[in-house]
Amino acid sequence: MPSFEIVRGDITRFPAEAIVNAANRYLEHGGGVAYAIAKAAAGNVDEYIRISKDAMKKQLGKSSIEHGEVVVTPPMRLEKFGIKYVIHTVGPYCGGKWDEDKKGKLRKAILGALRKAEELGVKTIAFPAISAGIYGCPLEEVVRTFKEVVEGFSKGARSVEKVYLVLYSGDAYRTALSVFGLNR
Ligand code: AR6
Repeated sequence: MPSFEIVRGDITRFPAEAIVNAANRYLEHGGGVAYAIAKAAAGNVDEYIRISKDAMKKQLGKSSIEHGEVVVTPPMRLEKFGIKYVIHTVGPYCGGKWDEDKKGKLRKAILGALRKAEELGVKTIAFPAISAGIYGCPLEEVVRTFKEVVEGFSKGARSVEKVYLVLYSGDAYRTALSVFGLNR
């Protein structure tokens, strides 16, 4: 049964076998953590977008993904941190609002990446706070949803031993901890 841990850090150099990207449906990687991963992995963001779109075509036979569908790309320059795969998933757009529909979409996005990690046979997977940046979903709700999905997934897990939620800023990290009643 995998354990869930909240950490502070930069996911582009986080030593998990798989890292997850908070992508958009077209894997355009225009900003946020997606841009950071593209830049760190390939050096050239346009090149990484091309690689991502190619992978989407090969793996899913189409040019956009739905919530729950994922695309895997190689780590390229991130290999030096022990990263073996980047799993692209798409969360909901919230624009400050939160409801059951958005929560359902986020659950699918998280679960899709966890299932792919199982399929790839990785032991460790690191997520950013999907949808909590440009897509404007409340961070507390995103963190709660992560906790629930990872706990629900635990019974089905054979390979995945550790799931990290990586928060970039100190503020986000403290907010995430407070959801668990922890303070640091
Ligand atoms: N490491 C960990 N977390 C990070 C990093 C990093 N290096 N950089 C940013 N974050 P966002 P979204 C955090 O906006 O809301 C893109 O343009 C960030 O502080 O990256 O799902 C995509 O292409 C925030 O808490 O993703 C989509 O179009 C979290 O990562 C759109 O943004 C997610 O913020 C997706 O928006």
